[in-house]
Amino acid sequence: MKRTRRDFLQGAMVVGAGAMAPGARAAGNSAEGLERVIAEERRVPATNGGGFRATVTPDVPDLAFEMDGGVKVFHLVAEPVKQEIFPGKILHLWGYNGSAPGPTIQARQGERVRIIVDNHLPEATSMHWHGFDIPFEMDGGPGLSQDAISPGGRYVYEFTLQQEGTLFYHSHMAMQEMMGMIGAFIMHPADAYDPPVEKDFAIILQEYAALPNNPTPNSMSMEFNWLTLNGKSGPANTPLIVRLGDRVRLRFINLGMDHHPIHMHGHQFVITGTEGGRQPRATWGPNNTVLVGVAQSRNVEFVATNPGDWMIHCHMPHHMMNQMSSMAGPMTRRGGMPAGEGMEEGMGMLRGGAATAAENGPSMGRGMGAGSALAQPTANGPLSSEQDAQGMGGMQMGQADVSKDANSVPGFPQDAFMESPAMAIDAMVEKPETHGLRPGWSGYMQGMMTLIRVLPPERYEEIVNLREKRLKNSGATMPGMSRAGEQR
Ligand SMILES: [Cu+2]
Repeated sequence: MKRTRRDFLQGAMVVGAGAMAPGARAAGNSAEGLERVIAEERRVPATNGGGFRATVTPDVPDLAFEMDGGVKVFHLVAEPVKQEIFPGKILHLWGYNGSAPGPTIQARQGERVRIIVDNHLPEATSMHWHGFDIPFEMDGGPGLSQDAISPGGRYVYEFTLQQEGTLFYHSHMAMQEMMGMIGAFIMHPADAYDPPVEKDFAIILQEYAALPNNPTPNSMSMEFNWLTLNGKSGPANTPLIVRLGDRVRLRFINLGMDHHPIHMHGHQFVITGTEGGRQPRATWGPNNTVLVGVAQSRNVEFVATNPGDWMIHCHMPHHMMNQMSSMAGPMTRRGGMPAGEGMEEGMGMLRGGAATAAENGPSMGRGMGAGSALAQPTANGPLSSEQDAQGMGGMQMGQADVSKDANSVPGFPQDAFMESPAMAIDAMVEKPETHGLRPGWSGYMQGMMTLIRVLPPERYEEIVNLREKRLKNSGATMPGMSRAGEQR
């Protein structure tokens, strides 16, 4: 496909729109800077004569760089960040340069890179280059190849990229990983991949345990209730926009406590690469679900021949939900533990035992660990007619999509709250990329779930034009959304 001037300009927005840390020199923040950055990219000679197709990380900025002689210099700041993962849901995470996940680094096989890492966290950290073939001193293994970077400290990493593929960087402090400290590091190949793609997206999979009234995730919990793609839970993610007929590459990266089987509707894809690099073509069998294990990345490719607004989502049922926890859930269910046994307990004014003690139960706002086992020993049972008459337990009737005798059906409710049309928040997550979706679409998008919209040319152009208009008019349409991570 021919590169148009529009493609070029949009590419410039993408590659240059790096979020710079306070004090960092902003190579790519001015319009002029953007042009320069993209020009630098294009100048890198490729043996096949072509440049590389820059990867777009929806909802996550790219990290800008400066050239120092032949070295690409990046600057990462490890710091606390406030990440809006859903409209109004702001988590206190730890990330890089104001974002969790951190900004995407893009460079090319054979290039030399220097990454200056500053630690603005309240404790020591260390940066690991996951899967990189680099000298031992650059590995970021704290205590082994270097001292951990103290608060206020700095460590400068420098190495030559020997590989190609979807790699990533992350803190090598285990609990910090669970606070968001990862970012994509795309190593573009010296020789462009064959066949070339028109669209190339990176998606980072993360999970957090954050109770309804606490913005700080519990990194010790093993029960996750907020699942994110690029730091957003459905439907807050920016849909991927592709033109009918485009060849598309999706790069999934997982750094969490769970494996994620990522399923795509509407097309078959082939798995073309891992964190270890490109896979031989002989291995490219058809799939529509790819298991992205912890600490792995997977590249998939397909030709978008089937027009539609297709879901891409983790297929673990609990990963397709927002705010799910065994603490809030029982409020809806007969026999479950109420959210706070009474008003005083719910407010934390306890008369006996510790807050997390068994007798106080897993009241709203308490731990998500062992105590939560009390919350829901069994599935819902049917109400007696007497209980139903008293309005005990069960669900308020009169809601759309709920039958009159719903409370008499064992197991009810399951998705009645979750997937009610009343949950739709189309307007709150509206952006050019959601233009023309069916009304109510957002009510069914939760957790690790986004869309790939395969659009006929005229509809594709319509959205591209809307996006350009928004860029011109300053950018953000949603609190916490930056112009970064724009797609072409
Ligand atoms: Cu999952």
